[in-house]
Amino acid sequence: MQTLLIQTHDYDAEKLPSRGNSFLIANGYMGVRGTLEEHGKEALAAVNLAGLYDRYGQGWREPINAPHPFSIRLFANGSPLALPLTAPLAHCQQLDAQRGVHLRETRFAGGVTFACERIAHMEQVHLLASQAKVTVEQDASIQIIAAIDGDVWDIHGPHFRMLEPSSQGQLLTVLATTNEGDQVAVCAQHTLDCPHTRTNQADGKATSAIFTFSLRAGETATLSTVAAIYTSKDVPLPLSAALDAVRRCPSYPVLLDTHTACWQRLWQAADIAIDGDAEAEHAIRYSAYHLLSIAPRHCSSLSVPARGLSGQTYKGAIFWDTEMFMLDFYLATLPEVAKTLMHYRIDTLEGARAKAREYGLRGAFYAWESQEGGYDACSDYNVTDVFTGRPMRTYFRDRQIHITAAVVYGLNKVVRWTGDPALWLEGGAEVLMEAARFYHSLLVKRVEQDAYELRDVIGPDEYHEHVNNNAYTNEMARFVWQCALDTTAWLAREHPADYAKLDKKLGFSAELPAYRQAVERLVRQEPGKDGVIEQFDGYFALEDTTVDAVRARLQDPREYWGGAYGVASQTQVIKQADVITLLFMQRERYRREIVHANYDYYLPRTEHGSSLSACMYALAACTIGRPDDAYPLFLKSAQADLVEGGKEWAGLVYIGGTHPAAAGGAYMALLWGFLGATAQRDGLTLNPVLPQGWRGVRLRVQHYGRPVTLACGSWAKDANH
Ligand code: IFM
Repeated sequence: MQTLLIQTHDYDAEKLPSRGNSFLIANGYMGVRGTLEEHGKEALAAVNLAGLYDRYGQGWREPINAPHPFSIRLFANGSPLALPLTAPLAHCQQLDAQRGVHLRETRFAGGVTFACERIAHMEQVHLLASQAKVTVEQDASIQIIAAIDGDVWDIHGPHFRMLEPSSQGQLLTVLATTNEGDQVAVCAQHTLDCPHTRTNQADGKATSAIFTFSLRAGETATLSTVAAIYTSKDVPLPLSAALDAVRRCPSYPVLLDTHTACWQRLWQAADIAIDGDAEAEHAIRYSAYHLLSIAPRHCSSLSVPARGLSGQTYKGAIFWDTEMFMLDFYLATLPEVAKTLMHYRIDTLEGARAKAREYGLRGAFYAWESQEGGYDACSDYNVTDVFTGRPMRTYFRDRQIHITAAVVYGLNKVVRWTGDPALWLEGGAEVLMEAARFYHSLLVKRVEQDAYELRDVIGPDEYHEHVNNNAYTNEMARFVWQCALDTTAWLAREHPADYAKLDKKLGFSAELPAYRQAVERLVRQEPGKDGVIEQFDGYFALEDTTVDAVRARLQDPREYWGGAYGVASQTQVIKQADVITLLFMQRERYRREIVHANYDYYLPRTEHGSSLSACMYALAACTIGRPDDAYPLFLKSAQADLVEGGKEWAGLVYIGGTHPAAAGGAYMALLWGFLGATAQRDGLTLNPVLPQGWRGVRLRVQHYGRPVTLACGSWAKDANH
């Protein structure tokens, strides 16, 4: 079995937020931040739950962090042993990403070593488990306080209006009730393997088991913890469910076995190897680890937030990141998960319809920051001015209309990759028709030229607001209409009864000619003589300067670059790949020379202020045969959660967390870029362009429902595609 180890031997309180991300363990239902057992909310410790949200007062609605069942405080001979309070003699924190196990081992002065490993069970996703060991070099009296800590980290909380900590014999419980009335129940059982006295104690926010015992020099005591979390979204009585789950729970070693066996199966489905470049292999496998660990495998309709399950940043919401950047990984490795992601969009269609109505539009305007039911959590004031501390009006919610096209693009991609059109019949066609209607209702007609426009939008580059005819947005809208025309033709031919039923419900067939016209008449940003596509009307007239020059104008490093008076707004400096994203997403339409011209033009003007950017340029560099230029961009994406010092602020808003879209983008760069894969009905073909030093690449994927090994170079003999 391969290994995939992330580790650090230093301890630095400043790095706690980013370590919490890098060392995250998760199982699709919840994410446990990679903080240490003695850490609480001040270190951003959290057990973040997928798909359960709450709003406190006028604050942003965000996902819930559950009461934390892995809290352990250790005392030797009456003194606390905890970082950073007690300086360690040696310290190591590890993530064994091959097996999904978080580990730490700290040796304190006085010769007490505290080691702990923990898991979020990959199969029984409500279960958490840990095993902590205390070893002493000299006789010592030890106290361990193991707790469920309800004093959780919240960005816009507190989210629990009621906390009921309690204990029943060996079982500790906390039942928490959110402001919106949902319940979160946590139950934990702690067992210690040496003679001890135990008392339980519950106070306002926590419930604890206090173990007191003595160890002789050289002895080790082991504390095993199993815990379960259920919410009222899962079952009507979450506390009973959590208690039952813990009572029925097997021991830690058994849980560890079934957990690692599940990880082994996941890695078999998603195996990646790069011969000749251990750093790149490590980074891309680490990216795959994150995507696998946050994949919703336990249900049939849920999606992955932009910051995964690493906390409340970006309101735990679903963005276009999922369909455009993560979906390819899931399609290639866990196609059922890809369908689950798209069912989330189908099931949130009502929310998208309501949002369209709110803006006086027809059809489906998907949420820019989507929570359950398609509720758009995006605030009108999404950034805070660093100088005044006042909220700044942003227009992401109102004008990033390309989100609806991303949903359709995702549906279409799933159907094409799996060869299974069921998704259209399971509600996808309705989404598609409402998307086509939405874009049509947005069209502005330039009467004299008989041309249609999409005005006042924000494209992928968020620094430029209120722009007209953003190339990406227009082409994605055109794609939606074309997809609607093609899919309805297919539906009429292959499933006439479904066609008739849907038409009866939506009355779309009368609108098809209008979509045909829209495909033809919507303004297209054509490549100029030099092949460069203007990002939006008037972009070339903006000040042409460099990213560094714009950065030098900042008066505060956390200042927001976009919006009404941001340093980039009046310049050609862009936040993230925009035209370049279009060229990849519609790659069958653009010649290599066009990609070349736009890559050369836009790369020096791109700040990469979003982690969604570098991977798109990596793909473009591969397309034009420059894999060595693609390489650092690929690595930047793949290492987004490994390298410390990433962008953690937008104005005064904390935006740290994991970056699953960057991880997915890195995977895309490997699959579509370096391997040069193209997918057809009868299989996958490769046209590899490998960077220097790479001798071979091997990827395990699923295509059309069968496992396939994509391989080139030194591993070409393993290939079956
Ligand atoms: O979806 C992205 C957007 O493109 C840039 N800002 C962050 C969002 C979430 O990752």
